[in-house]
Amino acid sequence: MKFDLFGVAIFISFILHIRTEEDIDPNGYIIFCLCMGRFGNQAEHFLGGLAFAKSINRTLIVPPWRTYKNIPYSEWFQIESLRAYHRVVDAEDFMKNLAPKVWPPESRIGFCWLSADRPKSECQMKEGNPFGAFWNELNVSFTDTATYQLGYDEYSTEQWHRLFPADKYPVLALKGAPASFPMLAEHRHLQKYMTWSDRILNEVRHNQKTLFNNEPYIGIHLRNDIDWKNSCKDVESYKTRSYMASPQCFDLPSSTQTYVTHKICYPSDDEILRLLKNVVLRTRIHNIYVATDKRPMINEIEEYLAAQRVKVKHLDPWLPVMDVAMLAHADYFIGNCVSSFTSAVKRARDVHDLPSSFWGFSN
Ligand code: GFB
Repeated sequence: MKFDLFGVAIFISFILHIRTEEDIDPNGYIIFCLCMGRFGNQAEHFLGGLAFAKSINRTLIVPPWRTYKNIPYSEWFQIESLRAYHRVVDAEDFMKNLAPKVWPPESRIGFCWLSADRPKSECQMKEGNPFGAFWNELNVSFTDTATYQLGYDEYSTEQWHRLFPADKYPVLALKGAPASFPMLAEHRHLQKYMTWSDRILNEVRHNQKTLFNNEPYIGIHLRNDIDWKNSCKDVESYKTRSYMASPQCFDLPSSTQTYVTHKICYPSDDEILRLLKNVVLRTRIHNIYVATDKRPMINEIEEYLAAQRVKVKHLDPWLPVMDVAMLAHADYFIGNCVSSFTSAVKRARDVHDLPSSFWGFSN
């Protein structure tokens, strides 16, 4: 029932959108570059930025994902479902249909957060990678810049309106996402408005059929490339509960652990095999989908779980987001507490109450 109502809300907002597509929002627009990190980092920033757009009541110009090039949001997710939460317009649509009217080239100001003692000249919207490429691919150049020291919380909303009224600044183009990383817990639920595009869903269905003949599968995320190993090396010395995406598990009411351990961040093969066997025995699911940035451990898993006759599959997809989607649709998921790649999967699963757990983390 909950699902049906949500579907109706999306449909209504879609119809409303068709009627008003060419209308200009008198409350103004906001766009920002998803210029930090890769998919998982960008997804956390995106949701924080979406919440901020709503809180200052400006239409969100939905930025493209940033890979080696800009990827329109709609290639991976549906724009329409965002409209059940807030007013949005796709960045390319905006540039083509609305920018000539509301944001002509001579009026394009870029906004940077800069502490008050820094000179405005340090606000370089297009300096460095991926900033330059992001704006260039949207055909945006800036004629001026402005700096701000405001926060993105609800207490700052009035100040945003006062300093940057929509009639004077119809488009706020921010250098970075107006959001924190790791994302705020209160924004995680916004994941429900990020529904997969048909293209991604079709590929998931195709993979589920060809890999597992549509039988249930356990998805596991093994974040084990060298960048991760280095990031986890000294984690115990920080004695923190908040390291990269770790609040996703340390915020759980059932969490009893005091800080992020090396085992949580970079679990050993033994820990991975132990927990995986435990889950296989508990769920009686014998198909395993491995997503990883480096080492899939296929032989190790098959050998360790030989008695359980597991079938282990690893796609190594060209698009990492395909692994996110495959894991999001698994019947059970085990991920890495510290990774935002895992956090994107975990949030997508939570929307549908699908079970998940984390390596090295007792919850
Ligand atoms: O997604 P992400 O921000 O998550 O960045 P973390 C990790 C990237 O590594 C992904 C690749 O976007 C992919 O490109 N990757 C990781 C994977 N796991 C997988 C996987 O299972 N399958 C595939 N296909 N690709 C942070 C980075 O990563 O780690 C930061 O965002 C920094 O920039 C930090 O590097 C150390 O939160 O895991």
